[in-house]
Amino acid sequence: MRTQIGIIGAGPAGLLLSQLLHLHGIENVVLEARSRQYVEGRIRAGVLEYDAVRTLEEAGVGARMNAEGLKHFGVNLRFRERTHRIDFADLTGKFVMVYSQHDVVRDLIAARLAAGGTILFEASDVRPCDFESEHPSIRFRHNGQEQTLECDFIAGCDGFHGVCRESIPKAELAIYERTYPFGWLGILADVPPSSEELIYANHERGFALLSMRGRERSRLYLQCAPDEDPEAWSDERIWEELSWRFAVRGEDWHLKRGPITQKSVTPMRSFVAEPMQYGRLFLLGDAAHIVPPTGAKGLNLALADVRVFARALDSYYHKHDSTRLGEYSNTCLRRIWKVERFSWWMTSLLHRFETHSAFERRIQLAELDYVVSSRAASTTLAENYVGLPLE
Ligand code: RFL
Ligand code: PHB
Repeated sequence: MRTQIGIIGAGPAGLLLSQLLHLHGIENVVLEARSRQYVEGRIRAGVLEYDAVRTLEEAGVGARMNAEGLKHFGVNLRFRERTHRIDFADLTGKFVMVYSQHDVVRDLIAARLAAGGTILFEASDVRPCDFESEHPSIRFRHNGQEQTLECDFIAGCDGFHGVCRESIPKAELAIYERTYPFGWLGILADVPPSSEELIYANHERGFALLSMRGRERSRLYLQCAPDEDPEAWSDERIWEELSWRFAVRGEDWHLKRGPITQKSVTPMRSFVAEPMQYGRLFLLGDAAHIVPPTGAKGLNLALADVRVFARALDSYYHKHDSTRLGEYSNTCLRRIWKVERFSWWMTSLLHRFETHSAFERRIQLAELDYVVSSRAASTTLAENYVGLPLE
């Protein structure tokens, strides 16, 4: 088998890349370890930046997102039992779109298959090979047969636990990493969201976040130990804890409860591997970087890498210019580090740190107070949250 771009991973990065390349007339094949059903059912991110919405529209997969997604023109910060709204429309003129990652994935798979694209699900033992040479290939097993996909370039879109980053010699990559002393217990519940817009709560008992999946389902998170066993949390205990952390004074507000249909714990980490290219192997999305979810940035960052890479390949194939390809890693890393900084800052601002002294706790609350009372500080949060401009 031969193609121009061999893409490993059918997450949002691999699928959007496949779609954009298709629109540029560049052939590609996607190899995915899991089944289509698994990939389409994986509940993860929920917030799309302003320009990510445009990117998906330009990729021809905006119809369902625009019909079913919820435009949010602000978010709420809750601390000391008061709610403060950050008004994106006023501060930036932009919005974010609340639309599930698995719906983005579904829309992209449908578009690729309708256009005759090749996605091989349940490909096992996938190995990027010979990417130091002019003739890279990907070896894998599919339907019980050993196969080789020859290509011009390999796109490593296989997430944090994939094979691509691990295939690059250790001495060639610099790793920058931070793990946080907590995780998030995330739930999905069959109950309409208790707030029209997201609520990020800083509370003595720990952080909590109220989000949603459409108008009928709530997505909620609470700060927990990084190795917390979700089974130790009964539904009753989860709702009790969330009620404590979202407690508010002087407002007619309460947390609506309903049946919990999913529960899981996510560890929190910041991670960057540099550079994002080795020979003819390029890393995109979570394969190269991770942010803690507090800024809602992981998916958006993956989509931004894809834009840069697709544009570079367009120049390479259609203008015979490899400059953009050579600059791919540096171009992406400039944005990535700003987003790493924002995600780290939101995490530091909103969580409870066991190691904090009473002094540091006061400083954290003072910073929150500053963020919501200074137009300059609110704008800083807002412009990062809706997404920094694309290059
Ligand atoms: P993905 O989505 O992990 O996709 C990688 C794909 O590669 C496949 N794969 C392989 N295929 C073939 N061979 C192999 N050896 C393979 N190894 C792996 C995998 O099966 C998978 O299909 O990476 P990608 O495409 O880079 O996308 C990144 C995003 O998924 C991720 O950054 C976000 O989900 C992060 N994130 C959030 N991001 C946001 O922008 N906004 C949010 O609100 C947000 N909330 C979240 C999040 C992530 C979370 N979790 C569970 C990690 C909330 C949570 C709880
Ligand atoms: C989500 O809806 O899953 C979500 C929203 C905002 C975040 C993280 C996750 O910061």
